[in-house]
Amino acid sequence: MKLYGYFRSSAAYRVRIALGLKGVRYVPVSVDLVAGDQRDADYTSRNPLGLVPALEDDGRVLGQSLAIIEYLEERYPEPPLLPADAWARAQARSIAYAIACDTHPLNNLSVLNFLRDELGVDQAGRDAWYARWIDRSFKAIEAVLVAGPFAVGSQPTIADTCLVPQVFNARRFDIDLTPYPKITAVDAAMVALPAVAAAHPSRQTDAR
Ligand SMILES: N[C@@H](CCC(=O)N[C@@H](CS)C(=O)NCC(=O)O)C(=O)O
Repeated sequence: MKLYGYFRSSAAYRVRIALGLKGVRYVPVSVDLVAGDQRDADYTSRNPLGLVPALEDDGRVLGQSLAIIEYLEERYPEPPLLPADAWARAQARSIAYAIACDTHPLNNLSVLNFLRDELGVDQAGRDAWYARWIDRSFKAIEAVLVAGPFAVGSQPTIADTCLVPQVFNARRFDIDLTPYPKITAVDAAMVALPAVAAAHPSRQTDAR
């Protein structure tokens, strides 16, 4: 199994966390997003979306981090990242989608570059843009986190695989996280797990 990713890609980071928690061995393949390698024919012939991550398994390639995590969940059910209880399972997906569908796409590299290069938005404007969408979703997620130590209870779920990279990203952009003590507590509980710590961007072979 190969994971095409990039050390700082938060979507790839989600999948690394899932692979780590499930103890699935894989070969990391770095796609340098800053150099634009995601647009090379070599990569787009595998993953036409031209985004990371992509998982290669048995010669087939799958894009989209949440689809990859659900595929891993079905192939490697233990430990589960989707709770057995239907309501808790829906809650976990709801938090994961709040990040993956409503936050990350607004703040990813190509959007920030478009704001800078095509719309002439300066650094302060881009920072305000980034903070706006983080605050909207973190406020909403903070309001629904109840149980702990993880997002929907005593075990990590797909929600936590999405939260940790988004918190990492928010810190990278100097977002004040003090209004979100439950989110930062979940993040702390997650990164204390060795499998999650090993997925950190700084521990990847392409980190710089
Ligand atoms: N919805 C996708 C998002 C993937 C995505 O946006 N990946 C970013 C890195 S986090 C990327 O490849 N960006 C390169 C680009 O925009 O050119 C997923 O969850 O896998």
